Order: sequence, then C-alpha cells, then structure tokens
Amino acid sequence: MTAEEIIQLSKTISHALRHEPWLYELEIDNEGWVLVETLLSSLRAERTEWSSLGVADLEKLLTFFDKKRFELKNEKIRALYGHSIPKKLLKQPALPPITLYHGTAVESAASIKIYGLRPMGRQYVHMSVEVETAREVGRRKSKSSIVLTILAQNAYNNGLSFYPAGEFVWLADYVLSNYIQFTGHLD
Ligand code: HQG
Repeated sequence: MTAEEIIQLSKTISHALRHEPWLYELEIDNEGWVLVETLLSSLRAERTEWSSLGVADLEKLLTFFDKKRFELKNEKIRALYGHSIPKKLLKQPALPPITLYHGTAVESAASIKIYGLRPMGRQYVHMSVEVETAREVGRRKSKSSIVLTILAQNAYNNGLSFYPAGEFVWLADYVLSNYIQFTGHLD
C-alpha cells in the first residue's frame, strides 16, 4: 500500500469505528471493540482495491502513523478515542498527568472561558500529553489556534474523571474553565 492508500484506509476505519459502525455492519461492544474479521470483510466489499485486505495490512497501518488511533488485540480492533456513536463507551478513569493540553481555534476561547471544554460532537473532551500535539490538533480548526493548559490533577483532586486513551491522549466528560489556563502557547 502507498502512503496515500494507508491514509485513506485509516480514515475509513476511523469512520467505521468512531462514527457510523452500522454502515459497515459492525457491532461495537461497550469498550469500543469489534471483530477484526467482521471489519475486514466489510472493507473488502467496500472497494475493489481492498478486496484482499488482511490483518497484516491493519498491522502496517498501525505502525505507519505516530498517532496511535487504534488498538488491535485478541482478534478485535477498536478506536482509542474520537467516538461520536450514540452509545457512550466505557472508559477506565485514572490519575492524569499534572497538566494536559488542548489545542483549539482562538475563536472558541471566549465560549470555552464561559462553558469550559465540552465534548461537542464527540463523546469526550480530548486532551494531549504534549504541547506540540495539541498545537497540531488546534491547527486543524483554525489559522489562529491556541493551546490551552488543563490543570488536570487539580481537577482530578476535585472529583473530575480523566480517562487514558492510548499513551498520549486523555479524555474527560467535560473540563470546567477554572481548571483551564488560557495564557501562553498562542500560535
Ligand atoms: C471545541 C483528532 C466552543 C474544542 C484530533 C474543539 C484529536 C468548544 C471542538 C481528536 C467548547 C471540538 C479530537 C466550548 C470545546 N465552546 N468550542 N465550550 N468546548 N470546544 O474535533 O479535540 O486525527 O470534536 O476546542 O487530533 O479538536 O482524528 O475535538 O476545537 O486528537 O485521530 O470544540 O480528533 O484526532 O472538535 O479533536 P473535535 P478535538 P484524529
């Protein structure tokens, strides 16, 4: 597969596992898992180029990106984050790092100051462990982006749950604005 083909495949799998699994006849369990074989047979039927897709192609896809979007285990696969399906997935809460980062459009900052971070179209608010990753997330949204600092442990100590989603992404149900620093890290 060329790089472009891997990106296309990754986007389709993200769509299937995060947003509209029913279009691929997938049944997602409470933790987001589906059978690899069911996903593969659905993808094989989707495009002629994918007619002989196998587990090795998925493994190649997983190592191709720096970002770890999917987890493959015991003949099952799941998206680690990003879901928008109606059934909220179960996540295990854990102690987050002292600070996390969230990149967003400068235009959204005023509303976030008032309402805090909300999941908007997804099930959870997404935060990054590293500033640079958050900066890239913010750049997707606007030409002028900002990286917000989340006082994660402080919020955790006051009862807010955080959930690890892979090594570099953390999720939360919401983050109140008193745990968000808006200064610094302006693009
Ligand atoms: C904003 C991609 C106004 C929030 C990325 C964000 C990430 C508010 C947008 C992952 C708000 C939602 C998730 C409020 C939040 N008022 N705006 N109160 N609260 N927002 O795309 O975090 O490459 O759903 O700041 O890289 O940007 O697909 O979330 O701008 O890791 O694997 O509402 O998706 O990963 O946008 O991105 P999104 P996100 P992949």
